[in-house]
Amino acid sequence: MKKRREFIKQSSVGLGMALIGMPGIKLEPTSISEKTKKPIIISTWNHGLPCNDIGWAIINKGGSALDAVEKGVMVVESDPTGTSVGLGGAPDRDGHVTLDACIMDDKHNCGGVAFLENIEHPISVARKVMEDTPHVLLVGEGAYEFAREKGFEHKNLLTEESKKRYEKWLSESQYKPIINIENHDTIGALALDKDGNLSGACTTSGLAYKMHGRVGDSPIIGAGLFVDNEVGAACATGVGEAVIRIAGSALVVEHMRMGKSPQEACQIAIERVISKNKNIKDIQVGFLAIDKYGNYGAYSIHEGFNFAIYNDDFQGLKDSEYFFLK
Ligand code: SD4
Repeated sequence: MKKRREFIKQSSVGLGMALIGMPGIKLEPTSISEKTKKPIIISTWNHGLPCNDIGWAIINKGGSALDAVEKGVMVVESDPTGTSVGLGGAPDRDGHVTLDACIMDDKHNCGGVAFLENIEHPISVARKVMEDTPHVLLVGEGAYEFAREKGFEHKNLLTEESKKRYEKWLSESQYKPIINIENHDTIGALALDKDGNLSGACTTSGLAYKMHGRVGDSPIIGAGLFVDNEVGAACATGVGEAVIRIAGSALVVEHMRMGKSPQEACQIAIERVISKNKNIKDIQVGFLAIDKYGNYGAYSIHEGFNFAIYNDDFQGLKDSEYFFLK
């Protein structure tokens, strides 16, 4: 394992941070695009691309960041080949596909659902919780009944493929999340629209073969997602327990509030995860962040976390900076 100091030499952020300590050199933490707000959508993993295709089209037409993140992640929820979100998501150890999601807008409104079964678009149910109820989080049967009342269809989300994989898993029944493998593929999306407003969404079937009833960070405002329109937005992916433990996404946003760039804030949060968890070699966590100007950052514990960004300058995938070198 290389020490952080060695890694820092190789990262552009690290270079900035190293310079901060040098006499006579003062770097502004958020130095790019301070004056102009630059619309952007950024989202986790490869499936961030189809998410951003939809979200960026919405933003480009002058639509809201809220619509962009919701409609963007819905594409991933409906993709049966994705094994950790919505349809085709891996079940828990008892064979139930249980979903977690949350959404937050530019006015600090937020909504979430957890431990929700048989509904293809938990993110849209989360939006209904936000818009149509006085509550923030509905879970399990109550969330399902609410969804049905709002017109969402009942749908079996366990595909033949995921059933086969589950039956294979049952033969050993070993619970071992593998770093960066399909049990870490939550979609989190953050967007800044042309009006300068921020929103975020996060949706997942959670860790594959988890205990029945287990809820991760993804539906928890402040853990899997946090948005403050005055400051920025952040979301998380990876082992949710480690993210909840440090109030991860809220921590990232609070560091941006104190003047850190999105990149620095993500790095600080990962360092906090590392300092508070013992099993760090075996778990992956990644954070994404954007600030209110459209600057972005990403950082993870281990190599392998990637994300999609669409803004006026670039549209594609990038690899995240990370703490541990191989
Ligand atoms: C969870 N954070 O349920 C989610 C899993 C995840 O990428 O992010 N996978 O803990």
